[in-house]
Amino acid sequence: MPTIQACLFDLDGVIVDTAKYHYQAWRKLANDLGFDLSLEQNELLKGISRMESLDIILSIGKVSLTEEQKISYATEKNTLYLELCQQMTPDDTLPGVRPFLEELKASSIRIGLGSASKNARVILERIDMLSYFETIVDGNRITKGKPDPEVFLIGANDLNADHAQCVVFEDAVAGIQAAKAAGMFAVGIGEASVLTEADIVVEGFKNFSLQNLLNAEM
Ligand code: B16
Ligand code: MG
Repeated sequence: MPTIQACLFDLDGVIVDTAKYHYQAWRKLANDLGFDLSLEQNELLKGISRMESLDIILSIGKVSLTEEQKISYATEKNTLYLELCQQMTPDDTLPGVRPFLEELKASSIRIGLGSASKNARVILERIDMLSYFETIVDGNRITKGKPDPEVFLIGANDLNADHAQCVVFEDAVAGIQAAKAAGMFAVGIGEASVLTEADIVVEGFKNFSLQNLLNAEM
């Protein structure tokens, strides 16, 4: 991969830590249905769409609901999630993200978002990051969730970038699989023991620069 044309970023767990709010809202739903949701179980929901997450939670609690009930619970969860997200400010942007995006901009590398979340725009607005993204591919635009590559393929297409010259930043196993299925370079944000299919894994953007990325690709 000689040059990088575009970088595609997942949102939750990469740009901002919304996982804690998703967890609080899903846990309340589980509690209302008479069971608890552990932090470990919450890990299974990262990068997974809202309705798929609900199905996983219901199978954990061995609860079955009608389609109508599911929609109503998912809507209730999302209302609480958005209420919790109102506490977020630009300071909640994960460390090092802003300087890294500034570096990409200065190097004319195009920037896109590839998230399963239907709330991506609202969240980016809250943390004052919307203007960095030339395209936003979110849960409202995709028909197939990660690990399907659709989200990143649409992003590359929007940015007119070759797949092989795109880099994806992801914190979820399903997201890394989506990036690799799209033929892109995958940077895992988190732990190497979890994100085993990533090309490289870093803790976060705090001590990570464009030069580090270029070195890793060679
Ligand atoms: P929403 P990402 C994902 O975002 C989250 O990781 C996942 O936990 C969540 O269920 C999903 O978005 C849907 O979110 O309910 O806001 O539409 O990591 O792909 O940016
Ligand atoms: Mg994520």
